[in-house]
Amino acid sequence: MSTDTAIKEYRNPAGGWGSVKAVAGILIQEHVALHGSAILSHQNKPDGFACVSCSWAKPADPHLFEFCENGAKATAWEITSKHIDPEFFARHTLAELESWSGLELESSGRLTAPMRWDAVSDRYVQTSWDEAFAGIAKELRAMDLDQAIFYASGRASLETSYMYQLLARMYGTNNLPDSSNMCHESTSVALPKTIGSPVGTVTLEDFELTDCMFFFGHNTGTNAPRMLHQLQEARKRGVQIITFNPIKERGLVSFANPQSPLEMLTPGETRISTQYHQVKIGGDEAAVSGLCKLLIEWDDAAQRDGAARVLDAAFIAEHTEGFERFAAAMRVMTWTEIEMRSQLTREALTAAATEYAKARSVMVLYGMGITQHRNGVQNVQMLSNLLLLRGNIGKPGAGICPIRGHSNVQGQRTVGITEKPELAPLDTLKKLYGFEPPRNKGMSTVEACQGVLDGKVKAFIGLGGNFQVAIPDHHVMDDAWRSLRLTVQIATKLNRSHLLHGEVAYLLPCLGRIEVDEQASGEQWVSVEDSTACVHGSHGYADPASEQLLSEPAIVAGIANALLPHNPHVNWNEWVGDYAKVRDAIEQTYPEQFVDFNKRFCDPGGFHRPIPAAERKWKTPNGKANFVVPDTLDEDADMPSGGPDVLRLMTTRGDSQFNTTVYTLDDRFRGVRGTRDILLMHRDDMAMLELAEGDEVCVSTASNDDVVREVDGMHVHAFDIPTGCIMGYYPECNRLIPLWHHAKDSLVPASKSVPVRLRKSAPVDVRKGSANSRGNT
Ligand SMILES: Nc1nc2c(c(=O)[nH]1)N[C@H]1C(S)=C(S)[C@@H](COP(=O)(O)OP(=O)(O)OC[C@H]3O[C@@H](n4cnc5c(=O)[nH]c(N)nc54)[C@H](O)[C@@H]3O)O[C@H]1N2
Ligand SMILES: Nc1nc2c(c(=O)[nH]1)N[C@H]1C(S)=C(S)[C@@H](COP(=O)(O)OP(=O)(O)OC[C@H]3O[C@@H](n4cnc5c(=O)[nH]c(N)nc54)[C@H](O)[C@@H]3O)O[C@H]1N2
Ligand SMILES: [Mo]
Repeated sequence: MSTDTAIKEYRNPAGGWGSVKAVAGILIQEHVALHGSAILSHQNKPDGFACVSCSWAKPADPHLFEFCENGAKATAWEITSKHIDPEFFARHTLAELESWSGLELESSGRLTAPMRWDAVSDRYVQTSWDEAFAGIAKELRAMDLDQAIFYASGRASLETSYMYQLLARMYGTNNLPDSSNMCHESTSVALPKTIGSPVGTVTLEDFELTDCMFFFGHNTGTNAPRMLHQLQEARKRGVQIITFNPIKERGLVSFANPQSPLEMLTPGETRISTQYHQVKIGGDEAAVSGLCKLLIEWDDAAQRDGAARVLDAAFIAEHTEGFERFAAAMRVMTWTEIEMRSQLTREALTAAATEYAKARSVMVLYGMGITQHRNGVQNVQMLSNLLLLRGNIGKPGAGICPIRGHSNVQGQRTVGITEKPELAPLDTLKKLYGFEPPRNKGMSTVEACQGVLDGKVKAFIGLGGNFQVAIPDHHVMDDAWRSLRLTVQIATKLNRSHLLHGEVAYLLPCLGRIEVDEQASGEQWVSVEDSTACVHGSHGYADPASEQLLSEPAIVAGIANALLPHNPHVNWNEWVGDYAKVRDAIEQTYPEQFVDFNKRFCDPGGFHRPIPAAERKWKTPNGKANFVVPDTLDEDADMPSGGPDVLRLMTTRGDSQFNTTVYTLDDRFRGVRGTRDILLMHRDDMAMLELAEGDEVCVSTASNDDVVREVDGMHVHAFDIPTGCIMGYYPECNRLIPLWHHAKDSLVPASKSVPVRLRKSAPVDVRKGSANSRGNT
């Protein structure tokens, strides 16, 4: 290892002076120090722009600086003064760029001109927008409708997303996978069956009314840092915060508010979690079963003794179905199994269940540690079961809160980006626009990848994102992309997906949300929906990175105009001239969800879409909230669990990245500096495998198929994590995840639970370096 890398326990709170220093650092790195800090003052403000980082809720009465360290990094990254002009591509062939790391590609700066791949020189060469739109249309017209994929990454506005799904459907396909397919799709599949709503029921006001929070599988200090303000306020009111996470994430241990002068000058940090349970990876279903078992058995005893009930019997009787079957399943579950699978003791779970039983209102919050498992859908349903036991849905201070990822990923679904035809208002679209929308099911992320492998897919259009890197199984997938006929990438920054291209390939640069978007009717506003189903307006402040950029709506309209036959009911150019007209169209399509859309979307704090479950209206087939009995607690019945040498790997984010975009190699809160080629594991597992601190290893997937999946050149470090578990970084470890290793029903890749083996790396010639450093992720 080089001498500037180090793993050292981080003892400071999340936030605090470390945050202030990191914000200053990124502004300087991106050469935007002065105008950058002016722009930051508009972030997440009612008259400002919605942060392009996470999707956490934006309050009506924001702080003076309503942004966090990572939001500031995302802003600086977008408004960077570094640019990639056409000469950059004249200097570098794509074969050459393939040897660059993701960090090197993205930090070259903003894309500035529309480009087309030239096969003879293996370079992107400048083209005109008209040629690009005509070229794309020509290719798409020449193929079968279901051979094209229209991917969306989750950042594009409600306006763009609505236009994009309409483009795909008017062309003739429901192949509209989005990043949600790798993220909270387990939520979208689980909750409609249990509470009849695909999204959470909690609002910001509930944080002020709750008595207790159960927090599962989310790294809040890194991935939704602004939420730490709500957690801190709640703690000051004495709210219990009970966390289940294999790793002691700093933000969930303690927090110092960088916006509070007092806390910055004194060691005034707040302890966040009142109980911290280091559950085994994949052990949540067992842990929550333990909680439910305790509550049900305490209630049984209360009924025998004539004491006050522990469960909310009236709620269960009036609002739910399936309780008896569920209770019976929990009663027979053994503590041996619960303790073995969760690696938590009965005493620890009793302490957690005691707080749950005491609290009037409980919220459950969760992230990728729950959804990205083979049992991801069941995991979510167990959380819903837990809440239903005491009527903790649809009352103030209570509810379920899936913490969403991208800043508009939830909103994209709301306005029709989905491969599932039953979730899109096809009849309304037909009526409004006089065309016959496709009714067959489209491809999700995993199905699209399979389609590329099988040769069924011929074209990939990406509205943002870094699909080829975000997906699993790079060993298998990387070459397959080159067999496509057409790839179109609409992007702000260069990434590896743009290098894995088809025979005909376009790279189209767009405006980002922070930039001024000037159209025929003047400067435009757009809208996004946050994790609490609240819709906000957003307005750009920065000068566009180049005069040649088009807005995302203009690019979608450009493709639509070139591709689709004339339709008197859709005037794409009018929409581009005035986005308020797109909002009118959204309101016409979803009249109940977007009442007075144009009037309300810029209200301070935005407006809430109505969520029926939050009002105890259950939009399930039986009209009730349903308990669901888990069919197995075993995640990988079909994979080798045998042998103590098979460990479970979670692939997760560090503190200085946004998904596949890595800002720096540091992960401050986990004490990691200068490297991402590491695996964090328990010292007993290191001893068992005869590994010493810093040893170089090759990690390989313990699967039963014939494909060899491995990553070499990783260094192991002892860490406070349960035995049998390892942590590695996403996307560096994505090649270890088989494409078929995904959640049942939701098809979300099981990125948090990959069975792996480690072996010491073969000695290598030091001058060549290790096989790793993966310039190619
Ligand atoms: N700064 C920043 N913000 C982001 C992102 C980013 O990359 N950077 N990404 C955005 C996106 S798209 C998303 S989806 C979210 C992701 O935000 P998170 O949901 O926090 O995702 P991860 O970083 O993958 O972290 C998963 C957490 O789950 C824990 N975990 C892993 N396995 C298990 C398990 O089996 N059980 C339990 N209980 N816990 C487990 C890990 O220790 C870790 O704390 O953040 C969004 N916000
Ligand atoms: N192993 C493993 N794999 C995972 C995960 C994991 O935890 N572990 N997490 C999964 C999750 S939760 C998600 S959401 C996916 C993320 O998958 P994606 O959403 O596909 O990936 P991102 O890294 O967010 O995409 C970054 C790129 O988006 C482009 N971009 C940025 N801003 C804009 C914009 O305003 N407009 C346009 N058009 N383009 C823009 C830039 O070119 C940038 O390079 O990854 C998934 N993959
Ligand atoms: Mo995500």
